Amino acid sequence: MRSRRTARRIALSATALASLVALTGCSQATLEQWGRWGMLEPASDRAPFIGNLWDGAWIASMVIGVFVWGLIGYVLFRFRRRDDREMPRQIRYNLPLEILYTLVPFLIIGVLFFFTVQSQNAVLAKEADEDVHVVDVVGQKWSWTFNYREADNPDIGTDAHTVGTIEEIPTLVLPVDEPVRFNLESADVIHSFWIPDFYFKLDVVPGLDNSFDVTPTKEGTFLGKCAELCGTYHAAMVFHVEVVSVDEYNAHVRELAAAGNTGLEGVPAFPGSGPRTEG
Ligand SMILES: [Cu+2]
Repeated sequence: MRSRRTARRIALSATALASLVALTGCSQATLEQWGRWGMLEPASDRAPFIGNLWDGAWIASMVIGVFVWGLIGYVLFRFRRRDDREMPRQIRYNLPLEILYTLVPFLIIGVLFFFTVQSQNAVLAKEADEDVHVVDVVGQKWSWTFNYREADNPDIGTDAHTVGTIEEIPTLVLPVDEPVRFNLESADVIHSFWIPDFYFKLDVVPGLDNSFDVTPTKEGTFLGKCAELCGTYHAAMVFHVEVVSVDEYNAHVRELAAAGNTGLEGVPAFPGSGPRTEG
């Protein structure tokens, strides 16, 4: 009698789990994303550092979580109320235990801090100046301007720019497998330059020369966003990112210049930014 009830319970749970997977439409891509703890498929050379940190933080949290849940479960059952006696034996001022309570959190924070600093150094590491394509990014309420500084590039030979507006979402075109340096500057308030698939985000602060290098590793179209609440139309501050072959990238910048978008637009004073026009 009892075993039949158990069997029915197991069958019911299995059906519920199967329906959950089926009804939520878990595709292969979704399942793979679960494997990355929700992260997108990485599309830059800096993504693995952040990805590993993310994985490690989840694993550490799960280990601590399972340990704590285990202790809670143990206490719940071991000391559940049987009569009016107070259980378990009450202790206080237990010095070794207090020291343990103090040291363990410090140890956990220390380990997380160590790996965070290591990952941060890796994602912010700079490539050699002569190897990078330079893109000056200007964040302005509420869109983005992208300046391709390719005047010294023999394959292109000119600077060119794209100015986004709130009506027209700009597209940032990048060459695959080539390092790109982003110089970030703001025309007004603090924005944040974020391409989720690159696992990279950096604040765009007025008067601060924030800069980072990244190599896109996957061709395709991605979405970029402003990740800092910057005002009324913050949500409209999106852009497209197209990662293409080097030839297509060169052609794109030449086309921009040919269409009249030569030079640099609204570029604040980065060293060697060239002529400056206020957008
Ligand atoms: Cu913004």
